[in-house]
Amino acid sequence: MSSALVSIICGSRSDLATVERGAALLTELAVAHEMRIISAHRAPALLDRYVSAATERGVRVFVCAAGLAAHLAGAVAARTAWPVIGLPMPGGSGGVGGGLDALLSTVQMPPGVPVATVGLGNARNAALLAAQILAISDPALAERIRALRAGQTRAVEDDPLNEGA
Ligand code: RP5
Repeated sequence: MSSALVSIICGSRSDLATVERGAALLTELAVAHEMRIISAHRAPALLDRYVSAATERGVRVFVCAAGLAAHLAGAVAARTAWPVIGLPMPGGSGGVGGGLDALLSTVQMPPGVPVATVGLGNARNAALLAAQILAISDPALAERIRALRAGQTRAVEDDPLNEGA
């Protein structure tokens, strides 16, 4: 695969199963991507090195999945001027409000350092948003996204319960 344009970072291996659904969508859309597991709290020096190296290599959008205190997306956004998409995770023992802790922690960034935050565990939306950002300067990718969206529309229209509607 060519050099990754999207980096998906998980705060823990326990986030992986959910996050892989986003990676699968990027594969479907033929968007070059890579995945890492780097906790902002347990491995801050590695995160620091990785964000610089990935940006150097050509990564242009970061998707960051984390639960609980969920500082990963913010920590990445502090280290790059490329878009960062936060994917708050609902899991984690000791979590509050079924993931409300992670959602608020991810979305409530201080002015000047934005994180585009998707819904709890919604890895497909995070991946799709990353692809849409790249599609601004990639007409072929924009066409693949339009086809995907058209497929979603057809699936609703063709639902047997909607016959005759
Ligand atoms: C966060 O805490 C991770 O992103 C994960 O969602 C949660 C629990 O992590 P583990 O204790 O399973 O490693 O840092």
